[in-house]
Amino acid sequence: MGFKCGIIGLPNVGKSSLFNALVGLQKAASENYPFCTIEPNVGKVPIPDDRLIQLSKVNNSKSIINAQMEFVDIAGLVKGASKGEGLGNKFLSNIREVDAIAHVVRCFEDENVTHVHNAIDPEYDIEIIESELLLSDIERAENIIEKLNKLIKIGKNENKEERDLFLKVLDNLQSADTNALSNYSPEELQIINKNGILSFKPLMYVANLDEKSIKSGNIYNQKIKNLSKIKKIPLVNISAKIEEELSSIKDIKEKKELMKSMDIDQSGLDQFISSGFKLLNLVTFFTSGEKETKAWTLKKESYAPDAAGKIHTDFKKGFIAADVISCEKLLKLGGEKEAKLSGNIRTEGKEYIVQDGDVILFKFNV
Ligand SMILES: Nc1nc2c(ncn2[C@@H]2O[C@H](COP(=O)(O)OP(=O)(O)O)[C@@H](O)[C@H]2O)c(=O)[nH]1
Ligand SMILES: [Mg+2]
Repeated sequence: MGFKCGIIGLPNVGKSSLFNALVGLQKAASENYPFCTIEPNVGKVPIPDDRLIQLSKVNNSKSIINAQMEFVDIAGLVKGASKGEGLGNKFLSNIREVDAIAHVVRCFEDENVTHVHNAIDPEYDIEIIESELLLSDIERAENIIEKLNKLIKIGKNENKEERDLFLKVLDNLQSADTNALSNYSPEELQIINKNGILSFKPLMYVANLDEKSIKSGNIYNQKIKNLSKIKKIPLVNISAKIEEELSSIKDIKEKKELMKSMDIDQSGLDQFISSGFKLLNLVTFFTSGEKETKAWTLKKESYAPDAAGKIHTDFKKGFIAADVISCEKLLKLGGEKEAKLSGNIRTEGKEYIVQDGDVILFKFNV
């Protein structure tokens, strides 16, 4: 199961600046993650979650451990990428490996930073990238259908269902109808994604604004806002350059002063991470005690033993039951002891589907 979000876009839009800001965060949190290594273009970052802090307070936990997800800085795509232009094939194949896509769009003016098409035009930029993904997908879908047809021809009729699925996919791609996502079942989407169709991956737009416009917005991000409404694609505003600069400052006081002088907060990065996490269609559950309060992530609709298995494979093998309470309720009651005393902790079995925000204590046999 993946937790990877790829950062894509045209060259010089701020992808690496945003990525460096994330890596800065990761470095700041590295004490918590002694085994976390990062490749040059892959960064693991903690997912911000207020519930962790609140839970740790009521349960007097000594430490807090956030869930994590990976971001990948994918090199810039250019017009013609689907035909191999500018190492397009390599970069497109990097995108096939991620579970969700953050598309960074340039919304800042700076005459020192060249724009590949010499003008800042978010709608056109988005169209370029999306049509390259689409063109590459059409070719891929055609190849898949051809392969499956060959198998069907020699009597392997079990491939018919998948062939028909990809005929439908091809039709949607050719009419650029990526809104057709809702026409597919989760199982079908899984097959489509496994086959590397990019246009059907969960997507968000990231408007990269200069620091002066981050609060008020500007004409460029307004255009993306309209587009995001029409296409029902989430949008996050960010100032990548500022976030990058801020994340390199270790001294907290100095950082706060700089932020104050620029009249900004650093919530853009948190919002970016949270939105990326939402795209992955996961739920968060917690384990919480005096030692630590920890967030774990799990695919939606997963059963309690799968959640146990996240912690340790033995927990899954020897699963007996799960003591469960929602985080919200636990906070209201004032802590684990109070929840127990008032009989508010439920015991759930193997068939229980874990809900977002569940606080769980597993019982198991080893
Ligand atoms: N003025 C300004 N420059 C930016 C901003 N974001 C990125 N840049 C600059 O644009 C250039 C390209 O940024 P980079 O992150 O490398 O873009 P990438 O090619 O998409 O990875 C660098 O010189 C950045 O400092 C911004 O918000 N404002
Ligand atoms: Mg870059």
